[in-house]
Amino acid sequence: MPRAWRRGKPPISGWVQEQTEIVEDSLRKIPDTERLAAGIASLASITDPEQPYTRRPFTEFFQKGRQWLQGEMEAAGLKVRLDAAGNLVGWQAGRETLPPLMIGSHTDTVAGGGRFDGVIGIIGGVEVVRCFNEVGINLRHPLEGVEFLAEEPTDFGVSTVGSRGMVGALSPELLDKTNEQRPPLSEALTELGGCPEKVPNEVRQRGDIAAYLEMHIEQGPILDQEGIPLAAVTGIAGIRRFTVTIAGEPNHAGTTPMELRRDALVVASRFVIESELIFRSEEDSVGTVGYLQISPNMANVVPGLAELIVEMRSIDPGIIARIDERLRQKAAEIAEERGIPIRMDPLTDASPVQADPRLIEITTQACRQTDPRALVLPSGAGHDATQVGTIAPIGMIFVPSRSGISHNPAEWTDSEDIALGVQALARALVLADETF
Ligand code: HGY
Ligand code: MN
Ligand code: MN
Repeated sequence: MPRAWRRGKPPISGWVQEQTEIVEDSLRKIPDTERLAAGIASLASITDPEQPYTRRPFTEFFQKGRQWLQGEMEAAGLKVRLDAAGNLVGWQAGRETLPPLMIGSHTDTVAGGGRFDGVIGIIGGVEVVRCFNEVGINLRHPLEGVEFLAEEPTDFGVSTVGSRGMVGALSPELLDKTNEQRPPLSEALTELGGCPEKVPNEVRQRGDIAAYLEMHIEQGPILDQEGIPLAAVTGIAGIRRFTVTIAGEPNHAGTTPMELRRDALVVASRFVIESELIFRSEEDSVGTVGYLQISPNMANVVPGLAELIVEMRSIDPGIIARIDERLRQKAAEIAEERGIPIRMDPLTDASPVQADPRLIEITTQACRQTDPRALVLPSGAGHDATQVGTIAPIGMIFVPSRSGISHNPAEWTDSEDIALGVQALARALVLADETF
């Protein structure tokens, strides 16, 4: 994690101090830690058996996980539906007719992912609703609990599919994305029960969501290193991704002299190494080439085609723009030197998002009432909150990731820490209910 991302200012003013006192006794009883841990274990058991813990979106494992989650949402008192963008949306009325307070996250995983990324946000959110109903906390605002479709990069290259859809950022071009193994994203969405044609009709506008809160694992090392269980989040790094296509020429590996080869993999390798040098030379940012396909991918054929996905992330849009420019320049240099074209096509571009100042204050207060040592941090990982943040005030709460490991089956967060995150989320909702 780059230096300047580590800590924001902890902004606490007097006005949020007293609001939770009335319900403090009830809040202290939230959550039922055993029920919470059992829920997380149940969802973890619904996985691709070949590769725990994997629920890739649009697969049977993902759908089974959702069925289980729908049961939990209903048991918590939520009325559940699937929206046009494929989000599982639960609703509970409030005391007043107001736009809802929304809580959410995702249950899809990367291939070989962990048990907590996304999962604790939605299971924790459902636990809060259930506890509110059990202890008799009835908010002014309706509550909406959302399991967003496909937060992680899909096989179509698009991530945060459902949250994009909800805010009007799932363009026809994105819905048309395909790859060799799969029909377009729009078809996959239809099969799942969504309705691509109706996505524009259901787009939420500014004002439709009073405030959005998401609890998530940090996925980085800071809370674990500091031995502190909670953080309020100041903002979320932007992520820009490109597909990079390098078209060389397949040829016989035994007969083609070295100087006559047009080896796409060699050029791709140069691009990867040079990109890393650029990423390392920039502060407050990270970058990765995490996807590479070559063809024909045979031991005795000079690779003819390479396709990569490169991404760059920063909380500062200017840094993303600069890295983008430097990568393009470097790609042009390598292409020129090797006489093989390198094409960079924009794939997705999620701008950095700042948490709403009131929600930073609310989540900081909620976390500190739960544990006075709570930190205030930015997020290097992307979230559904990034998309929701384009139309609504957002805030997030982090709990620790052991050794900062995530997107890995070894991902771990202690149940006690998740329980603190849920309690902080409950407090934040009560504060937000008074504020928005
Ligand atoms: O890629 C991300 O940052 C997130 O984990 N989906
Ligand atoms: Mn993830
Ligand atoms: Mn996540």
